Amino acid sequence: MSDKLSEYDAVIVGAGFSGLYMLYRLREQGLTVRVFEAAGGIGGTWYWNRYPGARCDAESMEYSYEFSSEVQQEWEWTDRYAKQAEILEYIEYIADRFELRDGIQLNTRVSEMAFDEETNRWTLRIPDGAVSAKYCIMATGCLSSFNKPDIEGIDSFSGEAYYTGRWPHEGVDFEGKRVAVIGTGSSGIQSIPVIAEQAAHLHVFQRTANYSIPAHNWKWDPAAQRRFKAGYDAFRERNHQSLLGANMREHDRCAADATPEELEKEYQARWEAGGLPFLASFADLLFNPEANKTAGDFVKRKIREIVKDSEVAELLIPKNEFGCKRLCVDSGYYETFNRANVTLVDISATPIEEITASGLMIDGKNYDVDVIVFATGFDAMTGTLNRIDVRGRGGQALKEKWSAGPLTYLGISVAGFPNFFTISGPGSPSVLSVMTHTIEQHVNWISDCVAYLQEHDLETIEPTREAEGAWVEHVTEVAKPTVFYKANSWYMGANIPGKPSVFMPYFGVLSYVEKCNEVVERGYEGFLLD
Ligand code: NA7
Repeated sequence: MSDKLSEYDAVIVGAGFSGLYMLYRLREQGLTVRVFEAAGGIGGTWYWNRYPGARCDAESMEYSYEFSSEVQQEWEWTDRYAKQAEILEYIEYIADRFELRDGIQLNTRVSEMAFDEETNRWTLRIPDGAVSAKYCIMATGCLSSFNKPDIEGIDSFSGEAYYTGRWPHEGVDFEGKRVAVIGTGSSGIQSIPVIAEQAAHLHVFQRTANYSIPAHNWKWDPAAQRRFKAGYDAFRERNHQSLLGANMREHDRCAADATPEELEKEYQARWEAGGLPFLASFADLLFNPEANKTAGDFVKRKIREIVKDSEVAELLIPKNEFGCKRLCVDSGYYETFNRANVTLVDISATPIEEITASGLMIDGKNYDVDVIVFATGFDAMTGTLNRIDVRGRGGQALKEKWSAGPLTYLGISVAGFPNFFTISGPGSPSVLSVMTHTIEQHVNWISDCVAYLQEHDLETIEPTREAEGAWVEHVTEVAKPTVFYKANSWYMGANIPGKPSVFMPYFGVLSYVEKCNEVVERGYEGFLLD
C-alpha cells in the first residue's frame, strides 16, 4: 500500500442505514469523513433485496430513524410494513435532506485495511488506490453477503438464476415460466406468493419448514398517521424500555400460568393483529419448552386450517420449536399452497443432488424449470467483515482471529484492532432487535466515543482481551436459556458449511443498552485508551 494517500479522520464502510447516520453524526462533530460503498447506490440491504414481495417485517413507524423529529414528522409512510422500494426512497430522501451524498463514494469495494502501529492510522485499499483514516467504522450490515449454496453443478444451469439478496434492478418476468424457489426463510416466504401469481408453475424446495405469522398489512390513512405521530416520542421511549427494545407488546404473564382459554384468546388476538409481536404473546415462550409448545401448536393448527391438502399441510408444519429460527411474517404464504400451479417439494431428507442445465435433480428425479430463485440466505453477521482483509496490531488478520467464531467487546470493538468499530457487529443485539433502533444506539455510542478521544487528545481505543473474552462468554450465557440457542440457524452460523457454531447476536436490547452506557459512565471500562 504505497500509493499517495487521501487522508480522512474517519472512513465508513457501507452506505446503508448505519453508514448514512454515522456519516451525519461524525460530520456534525467536525470530522473529515468518507464513506465507501461497494454497490452502485446507497441503501445497503434495501438496495440489494428487491425481490418480489420484499418488505420490512418491522412496522414502518418503528423501522425508521429517530434522530430527527422533523424527519419523523414529515416523512409519510404508505404501508404498515413498508415495501423495499419505499424504504429505499426514504433512505435516498435522508441522504438528500442531510446533504450526505458528497461524502459517499459508490462502486468502491474496500478490499484491505491495515493498522499502522507507528502512525496509529488505518490504510484502506480501494480499487483506485488507498486512503488513510484515524477511525474505521464498519457499517457493512448483518445480512449483506448472500449465500451461494454449495450444490453440485450450480453454475451449469442454462436458464435464468437469481438470488433474492442480489435481485436485478430491472426486475424479473415470471409470466408463463416454470420456476423453482429454493429456500423458505423470510425471503422465500415473502416472494413465493408473488411469484406464484405470475409463474406458469412454481416448485418450492423446502429444507426446513418455518413458522410464519400473517402480516395483515394495511395502508396508512394520512389523518390517522398524523394522530399517531403526535405521540411519536412517547412511542419510541416505550419501545426503548422494553426487553427487546421494540413494540412487541410484551406480555408479562407466563403461558405456564394461563388456562387453555386464555392461551387461545391471546394467540388468536395476536394472530389477527399480525406480525412479530406473536413471539411476545407470553413472557415464557422463548424460555420454557412447554410454554413454547402452546404457541407452536396454535400456529400448526392454523397451517392445517389454511392448507387444504393435508399432506402438503403436514410438510409445511415446522418440526422445530416455535421461533427458534427467525420468525417469518407473510402475506398469503400458506394460502399459496392451495393454488393448482404450486408444488411443495420436501427436501429435508433428500437434498438437491445436482443442478443441471435444465433444472434440479433430487432423489433421482429431474425438475425441469426455466428460472431458479435462490432464497438461500446470507453468510450472516461475520460474512462481509471476513471477506475484507482486515489487519490489526502485529498484522493480525481479523479472519484468523475469528476463525473459531467472532470475538468482540459489546459487538462494537475488537481487541488488537484500535479505533475500529463495528455497527451491529456480532455480540450486539443487531438481528434480534429493530435494526434501525440499535443502529442509532451504536452510531451514537461510537460518535460519543470518538468525541471523547478527540477532546482528551487520545490516539487510540481498543478493548482489553479480558473484557472481550468475558463479553463473548456473556453473549452465550444470555442466549443459552432461550429457544434461539437450540436451532441450527444462521444466528449460530449453521447455514454456512464450516462456519464456527457460535451464537452471534446479543439477546435483550434493554440490558445491552444499559451495559453500553455503564461502560462509558465507568470511563470506558474494559477499554485501553492510549
Ligand atoms: P434464511 O432465513 O437464512 O433462509 C434461507 C433458506 O434457504 C432456508 O430455508 C434454508 O434452509 C434454505 N437453504 C439454504 N441453503 C440451502 C440448500 N443448499 N438447499 C436447500 N435449501 C437451502 O434467509 P432469508 O434471506 O430468507 O432471510 C434472512 C433474514 O432477512 C431474515 O431472517 C430477516 O431477518 C430478513 P435451512 O433453514 O437452512 O434448512
